[in-house]
Amino acid sequence: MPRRAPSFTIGKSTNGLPYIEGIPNINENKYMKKLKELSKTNVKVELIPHAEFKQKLQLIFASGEIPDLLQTDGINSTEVAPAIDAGVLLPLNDLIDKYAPNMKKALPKEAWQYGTVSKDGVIYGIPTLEPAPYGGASFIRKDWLDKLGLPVPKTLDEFVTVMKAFRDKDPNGNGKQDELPWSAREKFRFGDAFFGAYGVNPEGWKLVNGELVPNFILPEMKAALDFHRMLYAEKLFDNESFVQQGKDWDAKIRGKGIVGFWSHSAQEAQLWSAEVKKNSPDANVVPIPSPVGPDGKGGYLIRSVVNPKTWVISKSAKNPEEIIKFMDFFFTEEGQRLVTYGIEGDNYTMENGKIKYKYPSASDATAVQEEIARQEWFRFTGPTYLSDPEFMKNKPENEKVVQALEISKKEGRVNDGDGIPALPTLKTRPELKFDGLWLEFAAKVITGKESSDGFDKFVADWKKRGGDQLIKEATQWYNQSKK
Ligand SMILES: [Ca+2]
Repeated sequence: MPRRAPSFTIGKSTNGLPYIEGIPNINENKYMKKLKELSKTNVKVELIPHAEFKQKLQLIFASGEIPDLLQTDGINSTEVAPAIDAGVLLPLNDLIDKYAPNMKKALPKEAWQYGTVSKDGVIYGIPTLEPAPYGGASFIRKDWLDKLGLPVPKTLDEFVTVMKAFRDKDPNGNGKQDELPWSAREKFRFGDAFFGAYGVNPEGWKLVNGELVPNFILPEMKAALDFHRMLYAEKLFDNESFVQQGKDWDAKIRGKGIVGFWSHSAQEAQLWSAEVKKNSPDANVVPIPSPVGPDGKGGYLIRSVVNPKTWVISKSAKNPEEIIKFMDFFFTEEGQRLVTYGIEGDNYTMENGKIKYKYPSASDATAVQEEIARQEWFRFTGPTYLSDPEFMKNKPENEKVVQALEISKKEGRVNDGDGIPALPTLKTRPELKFDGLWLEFAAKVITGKESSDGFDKFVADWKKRGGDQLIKEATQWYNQSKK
């Protein structure tokens, strides 16, 4: 006799996705039904509104009525950490060994060592994966380069030459000297291209002589600050960068079309290109390798492969092995096909053994939202569509994304502090973070109010004000989790 499909409950955020939030009953949705059919389960999802996710999790743990499978922001988050200590969540090491062969094969060893996933060697969480660990990209107005007869710059000197030409030679052709050669956002958000050239992206960490230290106190930072100071003085660096928010920055790049070089997410390469073109029809925005510094390297911080969203299983779940098998389904070919391509006959057909997928038209917002929801929300875990070369290759108007991802895969700076938890000292001394004392000092140097000669004094002062203790805590974490 065929046994009944195993049944269990799932608590999952809506992720704020319009398609998911617009479904009257998620358990009757066509993709949900297909997921149940193919995974041979009878799961029941309870949606948690994205906006109240953390509060709802606190209520769930307080009530003791924990869904069998629950999405969280990591086992070390404030909502979940007490539940680990209270012993209400299930250790997963043995279950994963036995019932998740595909997941085990696909996930790198370090994915299981993240503070969001395991504690003292005991795995409590099933991680989800970042769409692209190599996410940052550099963009340039290639039409400006072409107009000025300049090659794509690589070194810092070449960037300076190009940016000076952008400043002086009216590449947007409006007769005004209104071009901003390079623009960034407050706190150097999407603005660490030149720090990357010096290997000191401000938010990163580096292991030096057995100690984990923030990049911003490394000796290379002094030269990086001098370089930025020169860019600022020469007006090659948008002088409003220290104060501008995303929307002001956006308006300069897309709306006015006056920015020559900037950084953003590789996944949005096509979007940037299309948006700039709207107001500047001749624009050609292309992803390029990031500026390389004295060591011949550059780029943005290589991000963690693990996303903070982590699944936990309640100790009172009746069939944990079935839950693990369900999660393993997302690592199978069948599971991947469902979330990337959808339902056969509906979203795709098979022709000569190959998937023929109906890519939604970019102008059909409803269809695009549905595709996003399927590829992001219905993918409980597992490799993302960005790692499916067939999907990416055939996606219309996607060549710039593919290019940007290819470029950023080959560059970038290792962050030895990848996955670092919130350290105790930062709770009482938040000014020790990059956007506190360092940013204050950096802004003074770059805007010419202070000399970079004060760098050593800044480092000594930062250490004295709690930085030494922070390094101690960071090093301790590194030794426990990364060795
Ligand atoms: Ca101009």
